[in-house]
Amino acid sequence: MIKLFNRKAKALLLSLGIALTSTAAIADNVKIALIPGLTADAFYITMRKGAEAAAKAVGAELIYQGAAEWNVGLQVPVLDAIIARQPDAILIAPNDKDQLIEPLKRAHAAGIKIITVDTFIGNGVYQTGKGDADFPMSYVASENVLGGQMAARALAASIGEKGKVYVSSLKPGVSTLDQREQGFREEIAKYPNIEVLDTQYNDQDPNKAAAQFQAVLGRTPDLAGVFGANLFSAVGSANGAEQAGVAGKVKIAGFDAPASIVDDLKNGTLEMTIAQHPAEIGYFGVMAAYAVITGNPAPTKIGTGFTVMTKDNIDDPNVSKFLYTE
Ligand code: T6T
Repeated sequence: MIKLFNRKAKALLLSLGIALTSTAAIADNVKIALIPGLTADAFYITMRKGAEAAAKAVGAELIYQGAAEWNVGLQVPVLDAIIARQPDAILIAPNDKDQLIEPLKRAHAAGIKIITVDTFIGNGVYQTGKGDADFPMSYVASENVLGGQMAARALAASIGEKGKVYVSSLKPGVSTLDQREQGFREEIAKYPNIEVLDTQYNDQDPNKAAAQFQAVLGRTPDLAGVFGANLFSAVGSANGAEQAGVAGKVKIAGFDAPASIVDDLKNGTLEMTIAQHPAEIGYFGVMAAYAVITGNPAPTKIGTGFTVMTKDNIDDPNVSKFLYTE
């Protein structure tokens, strides 16, 4: 049945380059699923809110289901359960860029439109007619290489452009983290007096990130800085610095913005953090899904913004509004 389309939602779609070309483009009973990287993460909780707002605007049903850990072995059964519910589209943050290709092919073969949000499969370039991972319709995410470059510049400035640093990350094969590290390393290579030590992978466990901080500090007493490349890496490294009594001395540039980050910024444990805009990712992910479900074109790549947070700007409501919600 054809129905009137929310004017605000239509204007937003147009600003994104998504044009609903005919009245036949409006559909009832649209079912869209969102599978986060994991459930217990303020980043995805905030993404879900944006997705729900968009689903409400277009009158679609949003199903939200995920695993409690960042683990391919747990995400794939969630995906299979969602496929069995036959949604029109699945938005998913794949836990691994290679290992989710085959499972997602099953969804694609079942006629479900796939959009990846936050993380990608393959190389994240879709609808090219090339490769076996180009079937998703769109990729909606932050510009993660750029985020890594921004963190590198901030960390370099805070350590006087010299000294030893390392990257605290989730695990190899996660597109977002790999890209942030790539951007960080490319940019930091421009500072000849900065040495980058081995990356520490924490499996999305802040306690592990804290323990790794202390272990690296133990063998590198002149450690100057850390790039905590996502929420658990940043928070865990900050905790590690506090436990070791070097908060503010070893500089930490973080990524992501849970509410707890405010204290870390204000007391100097964290120099800065790069807040992503997960609500935008969820919102535009649903809008892109709605467009393709209704036979309309959507961009194959939608990039969302960042807000850099420091102790000097975190009380500004235009900045703090990008703190994630729980
Ligand atoms: O940094 C986000 C997300 O972008 C990344 O893909 C995985 O980690 C987070 O969810 C934060 O925990």
